[in-house]
Amino acid sequence: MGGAHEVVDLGLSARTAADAARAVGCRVDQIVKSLVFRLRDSGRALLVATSGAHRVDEAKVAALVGETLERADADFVRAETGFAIGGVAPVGHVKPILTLVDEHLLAFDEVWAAAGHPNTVFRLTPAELVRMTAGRVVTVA
Ligand code: 5CA
Repeated sequence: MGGAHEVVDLGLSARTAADAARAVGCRVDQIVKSLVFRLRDSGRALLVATSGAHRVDEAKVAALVGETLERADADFVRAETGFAIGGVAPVGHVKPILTLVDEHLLAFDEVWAAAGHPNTVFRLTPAELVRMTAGRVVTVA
């Protein structure tokens, strides 16, 4: 990610969006939750970059991608992204991953995402998030 996106070590474990918002001092809506699902038919991974304020509506997202979603377990998340749950970044995965971006994140000038570890985050603009993930902006909640 180079110098443009500095990784901030929070000095504490922020495994949830609420923890991260408190540590950063931003709104919980501005936290990017990088949620991984498994597509039931193809077995492929799907990353939904979700506002910390939102719960993914799995039926809605399934309709968008044309496949039923399953919750990914920790091993699947690790295998598909290289990260452990609680620190999954929206970028920098071990292999390409189909990505959707919650349109609510585009309401903010800046958002914060995990940087690969529960203690770390980085700040970026929603436009950068969309570009860096090649994500499709959709209604997920
Ligand atoms: N570091 C924080 C803020 S950026 C973070 O990574 N938050 S998160 O929302 O992206 O990651 C936590 C999410 O992991 C939870 O919302 C939950 O959806 C998911 N999760 C937690 N435990 C499990 C589990 N056992 N199996 C699958 N998913 C889980």
